[in-house]
Amino acid sequence: MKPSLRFVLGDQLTRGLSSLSDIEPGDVVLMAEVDEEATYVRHHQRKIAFLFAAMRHFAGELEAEGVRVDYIRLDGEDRAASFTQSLEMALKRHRVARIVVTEPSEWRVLEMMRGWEAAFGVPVELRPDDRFLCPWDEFPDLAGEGRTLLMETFYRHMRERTGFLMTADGKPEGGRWNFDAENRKPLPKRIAVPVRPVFEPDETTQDVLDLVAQRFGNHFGSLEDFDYPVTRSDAVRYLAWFVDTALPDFGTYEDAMRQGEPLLFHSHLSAVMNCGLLTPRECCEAVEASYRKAKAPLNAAEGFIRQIIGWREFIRGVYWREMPGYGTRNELGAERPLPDFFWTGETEMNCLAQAIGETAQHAFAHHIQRLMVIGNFCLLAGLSPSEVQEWYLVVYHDAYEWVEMPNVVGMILYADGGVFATKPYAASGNYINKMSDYCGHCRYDVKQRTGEDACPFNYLYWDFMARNRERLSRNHRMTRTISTLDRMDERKVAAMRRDAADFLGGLTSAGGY
Ligand code: FAD
Ligand code: DLZ
Ligand code: SF4
Repeated sequence: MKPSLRFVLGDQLTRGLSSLSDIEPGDVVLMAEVDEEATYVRHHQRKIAFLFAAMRHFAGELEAEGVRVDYIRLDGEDRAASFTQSLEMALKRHRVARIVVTEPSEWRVLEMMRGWEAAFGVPVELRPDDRFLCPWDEFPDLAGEGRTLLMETFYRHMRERTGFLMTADGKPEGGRWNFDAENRKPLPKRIAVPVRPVFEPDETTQDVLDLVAQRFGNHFGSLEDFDYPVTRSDAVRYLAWFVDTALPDFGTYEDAMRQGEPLLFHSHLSAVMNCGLLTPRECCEAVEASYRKAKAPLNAAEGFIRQIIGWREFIRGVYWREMPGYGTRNELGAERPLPDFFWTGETEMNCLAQAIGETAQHAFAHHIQRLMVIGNFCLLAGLSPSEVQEWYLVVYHDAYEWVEMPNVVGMILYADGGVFATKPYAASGNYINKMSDYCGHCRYDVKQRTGEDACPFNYLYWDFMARNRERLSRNHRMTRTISTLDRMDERKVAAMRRDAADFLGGLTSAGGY
């Protein structure tokens, strides 16, 4: 039988991937570093380096196993501009009976793949991506078909389906599905934050860092002190470190923020999971085992597992349910261009300067920074959903459209009109002050609502409510906020709206990085 060509994408670096499961001697695995993927948006330098390093190591491990790998390098003699071109090149080198691929994580690439059979005259076998725990076509049944999809409903089905944190008689461990109420504590002053293991770049990673510096050195962000795990074995070691060290406090301080601490007790597992070095199932298994051995409390284990089998799977389901077209939704008619400080970090708003500065340095910010600082600002300031989406896709090394888009369009901007968020996640400076120490280092006063020194989140919050009053007053979950607005002294509202207009009018936007 003629061999198969198995095309493995950069976010499919899993040995048990469906397209590799029945690999035979003589088959060829194709992997390609391509310009189009690195530049269709100008990804953060660290993100490209992370992914290329992980790809090269994965290819090396397959070769060490005796698998034939055709690896197209961006700095090689034979270069490919796109996935399609790399396939065309590979098909000239190898006579194959079929092309085997695992379904891609993005609509854009699925469209590309759908054209390959006709373009090359070779059968293309598209296999499901069973690293996800919920096949995307089963998602609507599990999430319900009501007007608003509910993560909590979906999550309970997923607990039952996977058996994670379930008792022998089919009940949720601890008698409750959700321990979120215990997971909203600000950080005590004296608590020590765990020190992360460092993964020094080896020769392969150093080559990639040099390549990225040379080819993409003008993209956003820094490559300095690159120390992320880029191999399967380092990722496994890193997961063990997280479970032993940070997990016990993960739940309690999940919503906290602290100046100069980009990670706190978060797992920092999203990037290794999204590119395939670890599977979501094995991460949940490690966390559950720690709980069963009484090393991690239930609020931590449940909180973590909910993020993975709940939020992560749910977000992916929303993406495939709503695509194509989801990215163009703009329910609130937000049109303001992205301010320049998103690229420079130069703003006097300390919380934003910290979160954006850490993003530039690490290609990472934790969830509450993404949601309640940066995301909240994007919502209140009425920034254009397409510009915000592009920014989030560029700057985080865990960002792929399937996960970035619903988080931006649905979770932070309410641009989909409530596919899964029951109301916009809007907050004033008070929330940021309660959950962080940022305000103590800020030139603005979080207690003031108007005037030169007032925290911009405060007047932007009320300006957002006033600007969208009509739309929001139809949402019963906004009734209290809208009636507070209606009861406010008109002069006070007018002053806040003037301050908001001055502030927003003073933002500069040169049009991207
Ligand atoms: P932890 O806090 O340790 O959480 C554990 C895991 O839960 C994460 O690794 C992640 O896999 C999963 N998870 C938690 N929340 C979500 C969520 N809302 N959606 C999907 N998975 C979730 N995550 C990405 O992986 N890629 C993105 O491009 C991305 N973009 C985001 C954009 C916005 C506007 C927001 C609000 C969130 C976004 N997230 C994204 C979700 C979340 O912020 C990151 O997964 C998390 O910060 C990664 O850090 P961690 O691994 O330390 O997470
Ligand atoms: C994000 C990314 C980048 C920057 N470069 C590549 C690449 O050169 N080759 C590759 O196979 N994948 C890359 N990726 C990840 C892809 O964009 C990702 O696999 C698809 O978006 C999935 O649909
Ligand atoms: Fe952010 Fe306002 Fe606090 Fe400054 S005062 S850090 S702008 S919330």
